[in-house]
Amino acid sequence: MRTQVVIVGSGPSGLLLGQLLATIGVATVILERVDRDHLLSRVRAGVLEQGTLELLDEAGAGARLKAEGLPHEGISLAFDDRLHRIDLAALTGGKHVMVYGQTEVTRDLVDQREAAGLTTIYQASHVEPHGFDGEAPYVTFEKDGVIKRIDCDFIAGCDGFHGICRASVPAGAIRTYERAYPFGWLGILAEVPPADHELIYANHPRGFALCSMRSARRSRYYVQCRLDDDIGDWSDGRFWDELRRRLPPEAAAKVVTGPSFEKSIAPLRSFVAEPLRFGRLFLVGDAAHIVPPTGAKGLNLAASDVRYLFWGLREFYRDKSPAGLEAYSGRALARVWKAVRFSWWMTMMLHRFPDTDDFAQRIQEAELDYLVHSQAASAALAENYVGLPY
Ligand code: FAS
Ligand code: PHB
Repeated sequence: MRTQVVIVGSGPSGLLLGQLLATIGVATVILERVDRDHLLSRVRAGVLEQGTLELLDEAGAGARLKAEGLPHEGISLAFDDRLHRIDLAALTGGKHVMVYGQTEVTRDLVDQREAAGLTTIYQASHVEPHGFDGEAPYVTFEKDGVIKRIDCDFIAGCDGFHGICRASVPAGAIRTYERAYPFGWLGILAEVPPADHELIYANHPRGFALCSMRSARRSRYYVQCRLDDDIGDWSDGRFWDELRRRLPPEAAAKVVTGPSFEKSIAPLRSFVAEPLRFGRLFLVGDAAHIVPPTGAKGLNLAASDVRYLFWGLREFYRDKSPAGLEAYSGRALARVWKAVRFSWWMTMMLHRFPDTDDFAQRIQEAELDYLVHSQAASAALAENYVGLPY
């Protein structure tokens, strides 16, 4: 088998890259480890930057998003029993974010790919990239017990943090940067109306909490939890009680409770691999970097990398120029590190750290007080939250 670009991973990175390449007639094959149902069942991100919306539209997967997505012009920070609204639109000259679940983004992209008759091989095991330091890369994998090979021009490593592509790069050729946080996020989905029409990020002595949503009928909530917490220790009742204790009374009173239909704990980390290009192998999205979800950047950074790699591949195939591919890593990392900084800053400001001392706690309180009373500080948060320029 031969194609132009083998994409490892059918998450948002791989699917979006595949659809954009299809718009310029570049052939791709996606190799995905899990089956289609598992892929479409994942619950992940919920907030899309304007740039991500534009890219999804360019890929032909923006229709349902425009019809069902929820435009949000502000967020609230909650601390000292009060809500403080950050007017994103007013502070950024009218920009906003769109609340639309990653699960739906994935479904829209899968539907687009299938409608175009493009190839995704699900339950591909033992995927392995080869020869990417030369001119003739290829990928081997196992499907139904048979080892297969796909020859290609390029390999896009869109296989997430635990994927094979970054792991296939010689240790001496890659450098990583990492920060692990001493807590996790316990998240639930429930078919109940959201507590507020916008997101609420709460800093409370008992810990962080986030009120988000997927629609006017479906809410997404998170509370900071211990890393050694077991999901079995968190009944719905305990979750609702803890969430309401961490919100200001006016917000807690509006929380509508109900049975959760998804409940999970995710660890938080900051991680960046450098560089992102190794000959004819490119790392994209979570395969290259991880951010704590506090800044709502993970999915948007994946789209950011895809944009730069798509530009590079378009220059290669359309203009016969390698310039864009040579610039990919530097361009993508410049934007990645600013989002890593913002996500780290939001996490440090909004969470309670088990080992914090009195001085650090007072600094966190001063940070919040300055942020909500300074237009310059609020504008800095707003321009990062809606997405920095490309
Ligand atoms: P993904 O991890 O989504 O996709 C990688 C794909 O590659 C997967 O389908 C995987 O099955 C496949 N794969 C892996 N190894 C393979 C192999 N060897 N062979 C073939 N296929 C392989 N971001 C936010 O902005 N907000 C959030 O609230 C948020 N919550 C999150 C919660 C959790 C539990 C996790 C894990 C992430 C969360 N994220 C969040 C980040 C998330 O949205 C990612 O940024 C986004 O999924 C990145 O997309 P991809 O780069 O496509 O990676
Ligand atoms: C979500 O809705 O899942 C969500 C929203 C904002 C975040 C993180 C997660 O910062």
